[in-house]
Amino acid sequence: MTGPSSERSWWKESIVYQIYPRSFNDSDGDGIGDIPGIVEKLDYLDELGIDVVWLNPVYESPNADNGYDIADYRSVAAEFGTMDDWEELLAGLHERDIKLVMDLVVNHTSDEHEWFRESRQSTDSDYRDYYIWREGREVDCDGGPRGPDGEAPPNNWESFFGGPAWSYDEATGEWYLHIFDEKQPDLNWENPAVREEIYEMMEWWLGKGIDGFRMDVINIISKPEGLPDGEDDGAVVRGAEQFVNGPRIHEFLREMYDRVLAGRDVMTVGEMVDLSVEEAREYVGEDGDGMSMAFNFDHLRLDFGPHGRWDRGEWTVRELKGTITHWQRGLAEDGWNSVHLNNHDQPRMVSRFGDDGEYRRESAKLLGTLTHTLRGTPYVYQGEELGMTNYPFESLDEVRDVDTLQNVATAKLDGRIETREEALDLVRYRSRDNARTPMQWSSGERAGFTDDEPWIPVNPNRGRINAERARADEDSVWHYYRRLVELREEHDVLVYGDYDLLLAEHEEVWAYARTRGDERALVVLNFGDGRPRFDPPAEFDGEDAELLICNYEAAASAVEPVELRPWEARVYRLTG
Ligand code: TEU
Repeated sequence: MTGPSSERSWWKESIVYQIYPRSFNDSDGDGIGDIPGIVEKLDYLDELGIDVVWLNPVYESPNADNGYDIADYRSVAAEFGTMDDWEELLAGLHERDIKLVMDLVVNHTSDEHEWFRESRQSTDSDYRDYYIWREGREVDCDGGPRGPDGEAPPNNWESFFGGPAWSYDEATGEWYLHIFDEKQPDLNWENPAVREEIYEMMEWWLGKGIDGFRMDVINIISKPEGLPDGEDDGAVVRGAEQFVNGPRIHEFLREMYDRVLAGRDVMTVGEMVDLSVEEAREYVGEDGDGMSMAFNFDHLRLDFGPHGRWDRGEWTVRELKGTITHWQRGLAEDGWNSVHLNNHDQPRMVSRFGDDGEYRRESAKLLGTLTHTLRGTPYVYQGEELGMTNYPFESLDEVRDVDTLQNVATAKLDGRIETREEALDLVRYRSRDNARTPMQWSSGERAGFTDDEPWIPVNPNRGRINAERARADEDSVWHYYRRLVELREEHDVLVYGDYDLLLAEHEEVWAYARTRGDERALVVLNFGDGRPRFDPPAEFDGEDAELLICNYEAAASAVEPVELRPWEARVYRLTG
């Protein structure tokens, strides 16, 4: 439904910039970023050259999970502004030829959504079946949560945020399902009335002129009949193998496509939990569900430990290139990749995959080179273009994120974290809040983000790392990103060219070719602070070439053996 992988479309040629509004720019001094704050920065976005903004949720919400718990789908939260402000944002973006993609969160709502308020009133409520309610069950084993008569939750599924995926509700003496926080009850997609509500809501936003949706955890909306226990201990969370890519998922997404999206030139990107390449093609391939592309997280799991995400393991360059290459090849003929190394749920990429100390600038540029020269649509998360880093948490009091707080508490209970320092080490490495500290606009005490106390602390490195300074410095990560944007506009081969991995076994260098007819580009990335030699494979050695971009002073008129400098990135265009 989306056409072959080589077919042109605007969303393949676009660079998407992700805005987490709470942390972007505060216009009214309440310490919380807002929509007029984004409007103030429209020229900034325009100058960076990005094509699409993906806006994280701005709807009315009690903020148990910063807007991913929506209380009213057709509103703008007062703390972010008004619907008029939002209209002004959309118009301002469109004036600058920038598209707007909104976040669609329909696996769950807030427990304060009126549907859920009604649903929990009584088992006879018209809205009862909008959610997933079950009676508890008798069990003889000890431990775990219990209802008033000692009964256990309806099954053993766990929440992504730690603890059981069920909460007992006294009013009707039943349990409701929540794969995320207890304030995020899962919608019942089996109910056609729920689906109809959602499709109408999507049409309502499209009617306002938006350009697409980013679909939150969209591959978990279909739950299997009988809600069987989870069995696979290796699953991302217990029960996942039951509800990830559930039995009716493709039916639901095709219905959504036919009912809402067909015939509209919009972009959709599905956030997909635990997705394989084969499954991805079923969503985004030519015979798929009509979705433009999907986010997969395989490469962001390489550093998980034996206990999963809230445990730390080691990743290697070979694994990283192996995993990403697997996806590049898997969607080469059918489907399209979205390329991302961080977002609002992940630590900062320069701290995770680069070097946020001595080679921060070089490694941030190298990672940007990677995301802009792979085959797929690049996603830039706010502040990435400045090389913003993780936050040096000194106390759990500085943490705001429900995922971090609950998972750290669970890990302590399980005995996996024993000391305060162990907890803080893990938080500094893994917490979602690393990405959520305020955007650093200037060196001021509050980084130019707000005039008052920000909702989350500002990174103390704001004096060194901020937009004002970056824009005044021709050698900054920011200016390098601008050039990357231009390169992708100028050279189709960087968008549509085939990807071929070179030197697959190399431990430090990631090199690949991009080819489209006669056009050829060669990307060479030194992933570390060593000085490895790059010996071009025979087919490139000595070929005439132009060095399109490099994060060091360099000149070349041919591809030749070279000793690479720490975190050096080079992109050649073959001219012979
Ligand atoms: O995230 C989905 C998801 O799988 C997360 O739980 C992820 O495991 C975690 O954030 C660490 O990466 C989406 C949103 O992006 C996230 O912000 C929401 O909290 C979540 O859905 C629930 O809506």
